[in-house]
Amino acid sequence: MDVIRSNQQPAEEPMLLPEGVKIDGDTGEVTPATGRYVKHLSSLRDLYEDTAAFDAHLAAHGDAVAYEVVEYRPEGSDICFGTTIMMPGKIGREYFLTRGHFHAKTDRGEVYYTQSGEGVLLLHSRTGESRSVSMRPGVAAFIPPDWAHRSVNTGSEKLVFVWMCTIDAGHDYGEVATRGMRQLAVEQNGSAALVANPKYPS
Ligand code: M6P
Ligand code: ZN
Repeated sequence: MDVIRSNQQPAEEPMLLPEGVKIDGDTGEVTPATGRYVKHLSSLRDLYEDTAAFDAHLAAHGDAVAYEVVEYRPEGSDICFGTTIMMPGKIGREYFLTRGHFHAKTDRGEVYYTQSGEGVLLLHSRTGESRSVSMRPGVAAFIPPDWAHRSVNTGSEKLVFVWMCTIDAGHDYGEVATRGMRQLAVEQNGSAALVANPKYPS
């Protein structure tokens, strides 16, 4: 006969507790944060169209931080958020950018809510459509599932935005790293413009 003992019940997950998280819209600091990382320019070389301009920029200005990501990712939660802080600058005609990615889980979207600075969010679908959303304070950009997305700082100050997504969305960098984005954000006659990426495979 089976003996049922109450101390053999599976342990319950600890209950998640509510918390107020302070986000500084100018610096992008998140308090408390659960993690952070920085991306230096040198790790982004292959993303820019003009590698000669890239090498000249690094030789002249050194390997500066291009952007930083600060996270609030509570263990056991289904959602997470954080900030991205992008420095201003250009490589040749192309403004500083993030790597860009699809989500590993193709049914997961994301929201970017710009706090300060100005930029543009470049997006493309797997079926050939391109879109962009202006990033300026007060604008929340809706990123639907299975759209590649890359942020570009087109201003002269830091671009700071809050991102929010499901914790299991994941990053799929492969296709954007290989093919690039369909559009580039470049300076043209003193202002930001979007142009077709001449290297994007047709
Ligand atoms: C946003 C979020 C992060 C992402 C970051 C940088 O903050 O989408 O998940 O990591 O941008 O973008 P990437 O990872 O493409 O360099
Ligand atoms: Zn994303």
